[in-house]
Amino acid sequence: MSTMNTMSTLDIGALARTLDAAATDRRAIDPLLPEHGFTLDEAYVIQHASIALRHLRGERPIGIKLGFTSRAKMLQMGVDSLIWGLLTDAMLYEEGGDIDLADFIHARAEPELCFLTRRDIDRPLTLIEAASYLDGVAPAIEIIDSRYRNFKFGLEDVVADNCSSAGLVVGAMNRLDRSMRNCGVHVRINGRAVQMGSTGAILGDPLRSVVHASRLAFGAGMVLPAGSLIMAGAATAAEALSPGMHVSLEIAGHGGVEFFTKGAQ
Ligand code: OOG
Ligand code: MG
Repeated sequence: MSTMNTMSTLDIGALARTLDAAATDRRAIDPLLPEHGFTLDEAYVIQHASIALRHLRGERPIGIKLGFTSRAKMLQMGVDSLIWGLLTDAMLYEEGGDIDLADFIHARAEPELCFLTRRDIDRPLTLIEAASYLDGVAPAIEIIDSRYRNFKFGLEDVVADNCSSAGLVVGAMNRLDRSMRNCGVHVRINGRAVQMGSTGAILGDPLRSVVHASRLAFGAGMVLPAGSLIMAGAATAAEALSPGMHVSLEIAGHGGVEFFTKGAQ
């Protein structure tokens, strides 16, 4: 245990293991920043180290997600910078299936669009180029599950925690021949509309998330291989989940996606 963090080197590996253990044990922890004091760049190093632990256990990378691409999310969480995290195959849940909330600490669901890439993305793309790097777009629900108590964190802590990534449910992929810029978004729980918005809430145009993803991956020295998923970020605030829910998302012109929650939380 260090008492002189400013003078000692930051133990990236230990912080990555703490976050990984909180996720696998489904046990909330206190934010790490106050005690350990790290920069935003170091937070991304912790994030990558914690995902490396998942890869060591056999999980495969499947793409990346963006966070805080809408004002609704920034306001809900009190963080106002765009962030990104890494997705693995263990986070994929079957569309229309059951999700056991015992796998999470305090899961929330939020409406997104998910892109599927067609070519390797190995450099920053412009908005005009972005579409030609994609194979399709699907409505998707992200399940976030902060490892921090009460879902309370600042920018560095949420980045270290892989941006609360925990699950995703992706609907059928559509071709990119339809407008994405102002489509109605409806999240329903047990048939009742609980969140409504527009895809335009995501960076004014969700395709911009691909531009940001290309810049961020390039900046991190990472190539996003063809066949990767890019989660654009939520269009509305997230909804807390509890057992016995039917959660559905409808995005006008893009179709829908749904799942059922079970288990004790
Ligand atoms: C952080 C993740 C934000 C989004 O879509 O904006 C995010 C959180 O809200 O816990 O995934
Ligand atoms: Mg999200």
